[in-house]
Amino acid sequence: MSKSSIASIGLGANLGQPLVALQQAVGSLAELPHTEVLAVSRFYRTPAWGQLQQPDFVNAAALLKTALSPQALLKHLLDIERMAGRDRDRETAAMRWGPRVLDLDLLLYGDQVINEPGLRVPHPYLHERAFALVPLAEIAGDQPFPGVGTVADALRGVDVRGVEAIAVC
Ligand code: PH2
Ligand code: MG
Ligand code: MG
Repeated sequence: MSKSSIASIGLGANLGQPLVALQQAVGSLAELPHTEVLAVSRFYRTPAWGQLQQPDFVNAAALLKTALSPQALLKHLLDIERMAGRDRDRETAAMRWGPRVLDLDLLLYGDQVINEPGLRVPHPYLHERAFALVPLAEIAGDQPFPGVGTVADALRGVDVRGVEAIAVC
């Protein structure tokens, strides 16, 4: 694979069957063109962030080696969300931090900083979200986090209470 980069993906769900949705999403990531899944974190049960009156989420992280551009990778993530039944056209502003059948976020892409409509990397809230940083640090603690240092450095800045790995048998 030529010119590939390391991309960090956050996975989340709290509607329907979150564990199944996340497992299927990991399978879909593994089938992306020009992309290899390097690692997948454990799955975590996490208290809802942003909008508190909703079910707990299941969150995880995946580390990819990919020759896809950040923009192309984002398109694939949105396709995978759609396949899981997510319809962004029906999501209002009030649902911004609401419940999801599947949410895939491009958290980091190498050491790149991207500010485009619809694509901000590092993910603008990553540095304050234990539900994203705990799984990500499990597989990618030494990845660069522009503006912060590393993923492990960012993890030290958040309150991780309530973020618990799920025992999967
Ligand atoms: N996603 C949201 C809003 N709140 N809270 C947790 N714990 N995990 C999430 O993935 C999450 C959230 C909307 O994308
Ligand atoms: Mg999200
Ligand atoms: Mg999202």
